[in-house]
Amino acid sequence: MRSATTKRSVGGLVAFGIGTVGALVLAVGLLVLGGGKGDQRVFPTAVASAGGSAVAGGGGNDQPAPAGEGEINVVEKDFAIAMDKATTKAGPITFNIKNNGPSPHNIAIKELNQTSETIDGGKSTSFKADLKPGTYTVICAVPGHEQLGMKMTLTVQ
Ligand SMILES: [Cu+2]
Repeated sequence: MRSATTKRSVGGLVAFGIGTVGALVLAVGLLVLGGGKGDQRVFPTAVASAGGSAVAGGGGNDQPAPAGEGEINVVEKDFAIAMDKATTKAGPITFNIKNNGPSPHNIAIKELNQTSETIDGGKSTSFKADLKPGTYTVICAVPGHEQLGMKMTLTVQ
C-alpha cells in the first residue's frame, strides 16, 4: 500500500517534469521558427535551465564577473537576474547586460521608468542610467518575467 502511494507521487513528479520540459521545448521551437535562427545551442540551454530553476532558483554558473566603478555586470536567464553588486555609488552607471537565455530579456529600472533594449538569448547589450542615492527596483520588463522572479533591488549611495 505504502509503495503504491510512493510510486504514484513519483509518477506525478516525473509527469510534471516532462510537462515543463515539453513546454520549454515547444516555446524554444516557436522562437526558432519565429526568429529564423537555427541555433542549436538554444536547445540544451533550455533543458539545463529547466533543471536549474527548479533546484537552485538562480545563481550557479550564471554569476556575473566583478565590474569596475560606475559599471554593473548583469546576467539574465529564464527567469532570474544576477548583478555583480547590490550597492553602488551615485552617478552615471553603465549596466553591462548578458542574456544567458533562452528567452529574450531586458532590464528596467522601475523608479526611473527606463528600460534597456530587449536582447535575445546569448546576446549582450549595455544600458546607461543616471542614478541618484536611493533604492531602485531592477526588473525584466518583458511581460510576466518580473512575476517569474526577474526582480532585484539596487541600493545607490
Ligand atoms: Cu525577461
